[in-house]
Amino acid sequence: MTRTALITGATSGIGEAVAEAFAKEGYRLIITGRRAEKLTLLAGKLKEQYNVEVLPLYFDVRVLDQVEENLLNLSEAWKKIDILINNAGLAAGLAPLNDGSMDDWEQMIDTNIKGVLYVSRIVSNLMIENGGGHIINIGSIAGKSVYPNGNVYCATKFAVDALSKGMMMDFNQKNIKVSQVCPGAVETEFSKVRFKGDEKRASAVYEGFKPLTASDIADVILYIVKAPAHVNISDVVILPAAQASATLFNRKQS
Ligand code: NDP
Ligand code: 8X3
Repeated sequence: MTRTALITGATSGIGEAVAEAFAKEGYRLIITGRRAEKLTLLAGKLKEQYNVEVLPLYFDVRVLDQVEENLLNLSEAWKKIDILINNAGLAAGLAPLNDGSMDDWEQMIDTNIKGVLYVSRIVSNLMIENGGGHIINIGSIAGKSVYPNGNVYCATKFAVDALSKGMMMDFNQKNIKVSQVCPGAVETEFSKVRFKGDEKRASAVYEGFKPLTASDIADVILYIVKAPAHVNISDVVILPAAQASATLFNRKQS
């Protein structure tokens, strides 16, 4: 039977690559994001290229009313969600705590923690009604170890780590698998967003080594969802070969 996956933050980077990888495998997709034009284009491309059903939903995961408006009003057919990928997220800024921007903090906390909670509460209840499902949270190496000036971003990803563990316990009796995928450096729009459009600063992050691509992460997620029913790959850290910790890179790879 065709499985349905909801992917948050599908307008770029990891979410977009996961949407494409899942479409290639014939999944029905609900894709979300704020940038309507990009989402509409992606939905059209996936439908045409892979002949799958795609429902684009335009909302901000930080705004509970918008999340509820979109997810509580799904048609009966679209309520049957088998897989949720909590991917929408961002880093904003990289500064010592005493210099941090409170707007950046609010944005990261509201997106990376509260957004995951708002979406997961609704979708987990749909999964319980449907008899089960699989939730995959996109954490980070930044949720496993803290790095200088990463303070609030790291805290939000530590929260995703804790929520992944908590969900696994809360849904243990509900036939819902919970997995977490924690990437190191993946070249997407992530650093452009973190440095607010400063392309030079963003590209310096990946200088001298080969970063992961969004499709490397999509491959791992596909592997996780294809595991046999009795297997849960609960927590995966995936790093570029040149990365040995949150801060240690071999930048001599050219
Ligand atoms: P991108 O910036 O390329 O993609 C982020 C996605 O999140 C976009 O689709 C964006 O859509 C969406 N998003 C951001 N804020 C909101 C919001 N308030 N409401 C709805 N959607 C939102 O970055 P990545 O693909 O790299 O990031 C995806 C996830 O991976 C994030 O959770 C990030 O923390 C995590 N991650 C990234 C790593 C990296 O090195 N790139 C490493 C480890 C983890 P839109 O703007 O259209 O709303
Ligand atoms: C993204 C990876 O190390 O830039 O979560 O925070 S890092």
